[in-house]
Amino acid sequence: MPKRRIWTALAALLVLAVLLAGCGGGGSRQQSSAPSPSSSSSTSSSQAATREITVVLSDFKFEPAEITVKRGERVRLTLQNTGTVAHDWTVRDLNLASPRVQPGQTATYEFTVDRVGTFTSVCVEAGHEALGMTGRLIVEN
Ligand SMILES: [Cu+2]
Repeated sequence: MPKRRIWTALAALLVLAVLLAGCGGGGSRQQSSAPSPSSSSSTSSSQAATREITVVLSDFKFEPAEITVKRGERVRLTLQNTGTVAHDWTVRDLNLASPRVQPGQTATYEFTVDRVGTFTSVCVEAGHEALGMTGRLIVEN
């Protein structure tokens, strides 16, 4: 009779050990899966841009006003607004329009042009083009 009790106790211990092992395994699996998605997305974005150009937006001009890129290449424009009002960088003929950059802020805008030529860039904020906030985008072969 006492032998049976020992077997029941052993069986209970075995169930407990399996449950504890299962909990530990689940915890470590959750930890290892967390960092992988963020690291893969950051590497793909840095490989995408082939030419990086910084344009300073101020009241009311682009610096440099003229930028040159190659046809078909990925361009990453960094737009730094050092002015006192919001600005942007737009090329109407190519349907390029950067985000609106608030004073003191920096924004990035990526694009690719498939047409060779010289195009006019402007700031489309009301009145800025008339105040001379224009430039040129030159696309070479
Ligand atoms: Cu402007």
